Amino acid sequence: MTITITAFDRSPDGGKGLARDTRVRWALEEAGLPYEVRLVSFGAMKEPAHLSLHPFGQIPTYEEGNLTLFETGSIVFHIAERHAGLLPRDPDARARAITWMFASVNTVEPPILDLSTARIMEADKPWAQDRLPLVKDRVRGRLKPLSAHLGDADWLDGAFSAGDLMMVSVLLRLRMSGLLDEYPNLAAYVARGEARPAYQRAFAAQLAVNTAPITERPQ
Ligand code: GTB
Repeated sequence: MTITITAFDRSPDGGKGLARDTRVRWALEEAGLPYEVRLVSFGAMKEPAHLSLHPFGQIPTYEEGNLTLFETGSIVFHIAERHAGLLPRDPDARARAITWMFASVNTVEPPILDLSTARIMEADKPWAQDRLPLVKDRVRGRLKPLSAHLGDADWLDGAFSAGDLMMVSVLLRLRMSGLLDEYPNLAAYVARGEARPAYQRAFAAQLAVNTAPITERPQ
């Protein structure tokens, strides 16, 4: 069955891989699944056709036959559950990998998103410079225990899993802030994720969309 995802027709990051379709592309590449991409503009995301796929008018979405999904955590879990390579077979290890998926989006990502909001959306506010150190400290409050848990291991719980895929994707957004470099084992962890051939293919695919002339965009 054909899998179709949606992505920005032009990502605000110009192809740095920070838009969330990259993590879905990565999961599909890890699972060895071919997929198609429908590119959408910011305007089209708020139109009824896209809202029927995603109630909040965002990307990415995932279509497979009669099934439509949104939320990257759910999409990656769906892929990981049905295809080898992203979740361990052992039930306890599998449950722990799923726990890391939740931790990435529910515990680690929120302060990172808050940092992006503080740096970009609130930069012109009179209180922005006072608030920024507080927001950065909240991010450190997540990175420090994560770094302690990872220690000198390659991945969060044994072999690479969807938990790592999600966590690396979340942490990637910190690179420009310099915060990741305060925790060398986390910086190396993210670099390990990025070095995976499946990530490289996913990154290249989204970059091609964002760097091609409008008339020649690949999907
Ligand atoms: N919780 C949802 C999920 O995980 O799927 C969040 C989805 C989401 O935030 N989608 C964003 C979106 O559609 C794109 S990824 N935004 C448009 C809107 O809400 O109207 C977020 C994103 C966008 C751009 C960059 N960037 O350029 O650096 C980084 C991340």
